[in-house]
Formats: sequence, structure tokens, C-alpha cells
Amino acid sequence: MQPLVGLIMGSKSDWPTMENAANMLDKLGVAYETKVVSAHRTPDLLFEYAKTAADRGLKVIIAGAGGAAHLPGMIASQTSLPVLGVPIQSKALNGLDSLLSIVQMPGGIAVGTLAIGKAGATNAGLLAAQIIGTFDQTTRQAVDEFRSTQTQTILDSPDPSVP
Ligand code: RP5
Repeated sequence: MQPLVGLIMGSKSDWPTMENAANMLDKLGVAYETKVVSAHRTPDLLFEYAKTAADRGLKVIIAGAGGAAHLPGMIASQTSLPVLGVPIQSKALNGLDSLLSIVQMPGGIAVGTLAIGKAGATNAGLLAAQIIGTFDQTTRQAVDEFRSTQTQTILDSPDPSVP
């Protein structure tokens, strides 16, 4: 299947977080590709990846990075595809550094910033699917079913003392 989402990250060490985005895309049946692209260690690759992304058929890019997290913003500077940034929970500053690096974009170049860590990666996968769902009915239905199931699961077991 043609990947519709580019799931990239600054380092292999980001995978334990970013695999939550992959898991959500799997659950919703959205095809994606994964790759390490570092703003600082592989800058030429970053430019090539972003500049070719739309022509290769990608519709959304999810970019996870930690610390001095320039990857999402730099990717967004080189493509008009929507870019979703996931701040990795860094060891030194617990991800606040990543969050502020990604969220504080100057006006004119947009990055949609998610929460720090696992929840952010999960929701990046979900939001990417919702974007794909604006033009793909199957994906839209998969998102709607996911939400209905989530709601029903809570309603079916409302007692918090019962596991
Ligand atoms: C960032 O530096 C990566 O996104 C990662 O979160 C962080 C640390 O990378 P490693 O030193 O673990 O490779 O570019």
C-alpha cells in the first residue's frame, strides 16, 4: 500500500515513543513509512525528505524529536504538507525542552504540536488519520469506530474499583 503518512523521528531512541503513533495508524488501517531523519545529524536528508514527500504521495508528516527539537519545524519549512510535531520526553528536562522547541513556531510556518511523550504520539497517529479521513471514507469510518468503541468501553465498565 502507498504510504500516506511519513512517520519520522530524530533518533532511533525516539522509537519507543513514536511506535505509539505507528500502533494507532495500524489500528486505523492507515499506510505509513518510518525513518530516522535528524535535523542536526542528517540535515541534507531532512531537506530531501521534506522536498520529495508530497510527490511521493505522502499526505501528512508526523515528526518526533527531543531536546533541541528542530525536526518538525525544519520539515514544515520545506513542505506545505501538514506536519504534526511530537515532543519526546527528554531525560534532562522531561520533555519541556522538546515541547517549547516544537510549539513556538514563528507565524507563517505551521506545526501542529501534540502532547509530550506517549499521549502525543498516540494522538499524532489519530490526528493524521482524521486528516486522511477528510478525503478517504474508509479511514473516516475507522476513526469513528475507534471513538465509538472507546466510549462504549468506558460506559460498559463505569466502576473504577473494578479492573
Ligand atoms: C534528538 O535528540 C532526537 O529526537 C532524540 O530525542 C534526542 C537524543 O538522541 P540520541 O542521542 O538518543 O540519539 O535529535
